[in-house]
Amino acid sequence: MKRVTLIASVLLLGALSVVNGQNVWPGDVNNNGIVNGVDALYWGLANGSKGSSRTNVTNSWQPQRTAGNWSGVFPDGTSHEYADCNGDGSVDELDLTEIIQGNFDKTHGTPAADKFLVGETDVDPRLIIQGGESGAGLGQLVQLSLALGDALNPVTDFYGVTFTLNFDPQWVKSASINLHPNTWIGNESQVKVFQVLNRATGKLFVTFVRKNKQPTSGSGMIATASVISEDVISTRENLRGESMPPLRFWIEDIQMIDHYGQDWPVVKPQPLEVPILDQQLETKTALWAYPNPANESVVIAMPQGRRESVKRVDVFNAQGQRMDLPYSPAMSGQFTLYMAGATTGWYVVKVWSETEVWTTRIYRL
Ligand SMILES: [Ca+2]
Ligand SMILES: [Ca+2]
Repeated sequence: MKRVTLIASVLLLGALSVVNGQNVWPGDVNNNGIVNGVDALYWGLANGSKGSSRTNVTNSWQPQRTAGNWSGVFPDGTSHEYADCNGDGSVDELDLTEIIQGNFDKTHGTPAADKFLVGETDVDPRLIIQGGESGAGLGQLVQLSLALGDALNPVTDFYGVTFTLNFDPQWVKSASINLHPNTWIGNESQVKVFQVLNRATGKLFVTFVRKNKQPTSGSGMIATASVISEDVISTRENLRGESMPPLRFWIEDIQMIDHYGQDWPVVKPQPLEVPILDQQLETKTALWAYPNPANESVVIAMPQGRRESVKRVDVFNAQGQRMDLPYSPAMSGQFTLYMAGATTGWYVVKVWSETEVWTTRIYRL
């Protein structure tokens, strides 16, 4: 691996520490203005450190005056006290699982961007995501696996890695990650797995960090990811009898550190595409919509033979907010939805008849 000069970054972070003053924001361990997976990495570096406890301890998202008198420091000079998120004088798992988890994604001031070094192919270790070759049935579990480093470019002095697993929230119902049972990065007593799922934006924030101040070296499997696809998917593809778009996964914002807290570049994997098996589509996505993608209006109909008068229509945007969109008088299980007042993106349409509720997704161009 290549050594990377971090003097500029260290100077920048040092300057920020001064600007932010002597306050701990509970969860922002590297004191850069945002709580994210990098703070979980830094937590691992400081785990076990002890110092003075703070007065007026609270977990709430507000600045807490430092107690000082902590001997441990991160490479950029920030005190290990910032990893004592709950202010009890000790850095332990509660600081991670309660405070970093609870204040995840919160910001103060103007956050300074975390460093995500992009590796050079065939020079630096790569992160690999694979699996799902046999496809995903609707509503069913798909297992993915992740590896870090390979025989040609293994990882030396590994201490932790953080990254974001991205996916289309329209297609994925849930996602979680576990340590691979025989991974080289350590067992569950040596490695902390930290993850936060943001279902609305399609992001699983992941950190694997050792917690014993000892590095390890190796390559290969590190984790398995469990993903469940949505059980109701309706798009223009299946309405036209064409194949469904695949479930797509991609990884961003990778930071890997050694036991000194130094960053090492990692090669980002190519996006992974998992085909959706469509054997269940016929019975589960029978609501008809045309055209889809839609411009200003779209005709929506219940399937032939099951058309009843429409009792209610609800439209939700990708953030789950209910939209007030007009629709034509709903006769015989068919109506026109007017989308002039909707911006570009995905919408979920729910239609109530006397006896059933139908759902479909429409893309507004
Ligand atoms: Ca931070
Ligand atoms: Ca603590």
